[in-house]
Amino acid sequence: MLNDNEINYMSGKRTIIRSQAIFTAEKGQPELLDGYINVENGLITEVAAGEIPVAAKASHLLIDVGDHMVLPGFIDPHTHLVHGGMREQELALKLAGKSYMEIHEIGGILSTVRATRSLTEQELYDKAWETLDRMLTFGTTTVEAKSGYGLDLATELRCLQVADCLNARHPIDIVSTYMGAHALPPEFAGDVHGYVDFMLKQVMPVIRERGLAEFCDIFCEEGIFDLDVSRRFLQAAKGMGFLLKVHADEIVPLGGAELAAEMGAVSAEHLMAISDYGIERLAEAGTVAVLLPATTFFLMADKYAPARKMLDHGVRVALATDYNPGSSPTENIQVAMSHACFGMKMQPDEILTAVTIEAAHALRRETEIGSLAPGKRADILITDVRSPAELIYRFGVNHIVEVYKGGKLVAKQGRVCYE
Ligand code: IZC
Ligand code: ZN
Repeated sequence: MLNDNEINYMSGKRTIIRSQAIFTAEKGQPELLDGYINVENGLITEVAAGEIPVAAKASHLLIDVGDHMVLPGFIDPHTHLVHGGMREQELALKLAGKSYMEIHEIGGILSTVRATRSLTEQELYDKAWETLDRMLTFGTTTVEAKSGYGLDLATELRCLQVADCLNARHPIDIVSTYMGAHALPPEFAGDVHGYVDFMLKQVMPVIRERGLAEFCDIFCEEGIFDLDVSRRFLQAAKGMGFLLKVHADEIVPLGGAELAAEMGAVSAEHLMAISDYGIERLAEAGTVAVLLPATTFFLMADKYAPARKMLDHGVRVALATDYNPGSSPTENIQVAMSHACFGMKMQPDEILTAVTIEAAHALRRETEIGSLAPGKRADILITDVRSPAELIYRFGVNHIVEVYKGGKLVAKQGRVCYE
């Protein structure tokens, strides 16, 4: 028989987490708060300094983690979650000196499109479920998921439908983005405008009607979708009520960041080749820069996105894995956090902020998640370290000991444990 406390623990009803090192990710709070977090019915009701009030001791399950740092669940605001196959065969090509765009010419995204089209909804669902489980053990409690490996109507809808079902059933929350504008499908070879018309007229109205995606994204890149095509697409998408994201200035400084700012996009993503003017425009427009340094590393590129310059100019900077089979096949957001420090020279506290509250801004979820504050969902991580610096400095291992989603324990010691 479970006692009341154990039942509360399982259901996440009334719990107090006590730690001498709470990273709240809230502005105006000390970097680390010595105090406690009160959780009721899946929400945070109180975050306070000091010892647990005596009255609460009888009514709540108490979890005292000593000096272990506690922080908000990680938010991964850029992933290509649902797809078929992997692309490990590209590694030999990369090692032989082929660039991402050279591989794109002979397979790349389109090889994943073929693999994705060949899978059923159930197969895509099972594969993505495993991916989400791995993400959860590394501390990710919310992800953005882009479609874009179907490109045709049926497969795009299938992938978005899969994300929708996963959102309903898996502990991780999913925010969906339609990214049919990821590559030109073979059936529209040589006809970019025809494909844009197809997306705008035949695919996106169905997605809106079924409520399958909140955001829309485009791979604005030389040799993929140029600036004019991207502008046309984004303008129309905005008119249909989609919030905008842009894969911008990943490889060539095309001006994707400036375009994202001009369109009032919520975020511009990648930005390895952003111009100084692009940085100014993002700051002015309040467009979040979602940086993907694990991708830079995996592409063997020589230049990370200029995160320091962006932060110094007042741009909001978020970090993400870019999980996808082609340019970042990792579910571990802590890898992106390592590269943010050692490759982009971000400070440990900036990095933790970038995977929590700033990532929430990149998904327009900043009032619900991303920090430890009253009213927010109790998505909480218990770590095996005592400070942001220790978490970043001890790289290459999983620092997440327990993951609470909506107040419930869902992963422990690298394994999922939800019901
Ligand atoms: O499958 O290569 N950059 N899209 C834009 C990707 C990378 C994913 C891929
Ligand atoms: Zn991407």
